Amino acid sequence: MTASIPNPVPARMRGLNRAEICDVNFTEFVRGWNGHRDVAPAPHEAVLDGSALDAAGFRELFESQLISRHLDLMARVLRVQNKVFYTIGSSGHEGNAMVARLTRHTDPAFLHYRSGGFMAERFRKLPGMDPIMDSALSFAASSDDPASGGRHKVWGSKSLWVLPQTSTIASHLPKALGTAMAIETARRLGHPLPIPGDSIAICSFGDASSNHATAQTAFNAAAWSAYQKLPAPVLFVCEDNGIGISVKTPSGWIARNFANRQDLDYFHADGLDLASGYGDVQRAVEHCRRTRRPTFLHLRTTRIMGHAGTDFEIEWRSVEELCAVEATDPLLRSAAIAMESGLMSADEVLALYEATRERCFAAAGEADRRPKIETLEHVIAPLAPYTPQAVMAEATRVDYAGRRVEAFGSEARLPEGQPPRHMAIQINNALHDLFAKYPETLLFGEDVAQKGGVYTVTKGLQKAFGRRRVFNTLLDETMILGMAQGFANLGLLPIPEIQYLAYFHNACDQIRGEAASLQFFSNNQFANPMVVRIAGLGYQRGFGGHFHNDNSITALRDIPGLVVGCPSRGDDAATMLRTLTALAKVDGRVSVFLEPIALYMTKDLYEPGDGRWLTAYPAPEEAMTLGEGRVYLPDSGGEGSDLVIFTYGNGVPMSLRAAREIEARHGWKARVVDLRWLVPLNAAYIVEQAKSAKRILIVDEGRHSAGVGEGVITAIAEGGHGARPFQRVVGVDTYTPLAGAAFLVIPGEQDIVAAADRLAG
Ligand SMILES: Cc1ncc(C[n+]2csc(CCOP(=O)(O)OP(=O)(O)O)c2C)c(N)n1
Ligand SMILES: [Mg+2]
Repeated sequence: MTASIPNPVPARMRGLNRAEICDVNFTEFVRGWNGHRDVAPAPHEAVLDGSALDAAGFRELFESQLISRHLDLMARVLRVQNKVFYTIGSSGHEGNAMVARLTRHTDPAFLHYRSGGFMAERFRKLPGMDPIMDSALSFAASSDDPASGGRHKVWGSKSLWVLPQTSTIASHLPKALGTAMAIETARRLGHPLPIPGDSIAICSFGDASSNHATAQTAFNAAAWSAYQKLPAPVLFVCEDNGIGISVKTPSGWIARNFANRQDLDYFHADGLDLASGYGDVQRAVEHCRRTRRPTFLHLRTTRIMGHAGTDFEIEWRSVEELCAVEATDPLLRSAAIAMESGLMSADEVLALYEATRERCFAAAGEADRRPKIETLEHVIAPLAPYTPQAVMAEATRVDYAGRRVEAFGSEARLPEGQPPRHMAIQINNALHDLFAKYPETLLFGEDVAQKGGVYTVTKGLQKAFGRRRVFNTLLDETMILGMAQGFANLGLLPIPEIQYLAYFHNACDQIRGEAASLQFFSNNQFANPMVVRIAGLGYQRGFGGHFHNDNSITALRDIPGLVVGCPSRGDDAATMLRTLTALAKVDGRVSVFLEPIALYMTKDLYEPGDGRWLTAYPAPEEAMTLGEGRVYLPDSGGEGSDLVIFTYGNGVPMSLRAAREIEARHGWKARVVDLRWLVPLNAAYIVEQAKSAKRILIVDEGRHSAGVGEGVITAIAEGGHGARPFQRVVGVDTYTPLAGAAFLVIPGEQDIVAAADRLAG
């Protein structure tokens, strides 16, 4: 039932401020109820009798709707006074409170930004919580905001299992599905879950968002799981208001697109009408919880008051159309239900309406007086937590000797007792070790299981630790990283693999926008610790072309909070992996372990057969300090200060070879510094190494633009040593061609020698 639209539309309804009009509409609608009624209620929907909702339940839901509405109205008023910093509202979507009522506060929720009703209702689930004050603090960007500490206006609550989401449309669907999968994986592994075993993950989003590739990825993966009878108890709630900012969703599209999808079970509910919608929402929730199957709840909503406070709809829509939309306001319907059913009189409805308004404004006034973030240190405090001593203690902790022996087969087969080996083997050993140490580790990706990965780096892991901990995923990097976040959300320790660096880029946002941002936007209340293994960089001889030799790590360089390590030899790879895992365990951090493919099998350094790039497996009580490089002094002795070469990855063995030739040509003793840690670059360490250098060479196999070399040069210059003679040897800003032509693009040893010649000349 909707209010009627007067024709012609009276002047007061032609106003610019639709929030004011919706506000007045509600009051007039209720006031008009006893005397003149615009529209008679349809008798079959007039009362709660026959609805799954009882009177007490209705009353609370109605109040949650009103709280949500008045938070919106308050935000519009106080935004212009600079007391509130966000006006994307929930008006028209308040029916999502039903989803909150019918689920538990321990069902992890990943919410659409129009979730005011949901939140107000979920707040009821725990005693002593105040949805209005918490929201007001968030609107006011106060550092007391319990969701994000004033960093973002976001729906979030640690105790209510609402994980704060970013504004990026649909980016939360993969991790919501991942969390649903994690509930079941943890249960099957016997890993203690922080929530009940029959929990479901809730994920809401808009109709326009459902078209996004990141959303479709999650629907597909959910169905892919259900098809194989793998449980994926996720409740996708599509809040269909028929529009995305200004673009209308084709009428009927959501039902058409989702009603008949196999293995994504479709339910429809009217989110505009609590009396008729409640039972349908209940059926969807119960279905999801009972069957553990991915469930799609198509919730009818409307959008009133525009996309945000800045959206003056009247400038691009006709007033008649606006009035028609405003007439579908679900609060009018709730008011009608309250009055028709005799639950509340018109005066009581109005009194509740005004009392809620007052509470919202009072909370906003109080929030405005509360502290703001005043210093940069405060802003970044939760961005990249790091407790070095605890991390080192964790990385070197060896209290799992028995499990190690079991993992490697026998005492005699422990890797530290074996002869030196190449990097692929040592990474494989290190992974076995970590799997023995942490029963909560999971390794997954494309081809990682039986085959052991394209380069056999993960060979044997599935056999040793089982199919639940080491498994192949579907071919979808976005989903691999979404799953990782989901597993991490529930306390597992994911080690996802991205098969090639080039294929990280299409899923980059799952790290850039999502995983790496969670600690920041939740004020470090939530974390999704993980170690992402990515094989990459150039110089592969057998397997050519750009996509297997992508040398761009630029996309990773500026991700706030992320750690990127890149080992160039087997022992470093093992100790680095231990540190990254400890960083995840202790500080909740997200990191990338960048594996140079061309060095996986490298055995020799100077001469064929010299075996000088083989390394012994480091004892399990060794780890690598975050940020610390490895220094190679000249073979001929001395500090190597005539020339200092900064490099990483493939550049390390190349530079060592070139250093010999440079010494022969110029008599310079050269020191090679393997940076090892590429993000964040350790500027202090670089400056320390540069201090004693007479000349500096930077060997960066990445790209000319925005490559690591730029950061090294900046660190040196900012450290006051920019006047030293320096040269940079770096890849070209192009895609990598096939076969021998690749070596025209990426730096070679002779380029390093030539750069030294230029320094001499
Ligand atoms: C990836 C991405 N692209 C674009 C935007 C900008 N944007 C914000 S909301 C929105 C429309 C979303 O519409 P819908 O999903 O129907 O949700 P509604 O706002 O209608 O509830 C757009 C395009 C965004 N936030 N993220
Ligand atoms: Mg929409």
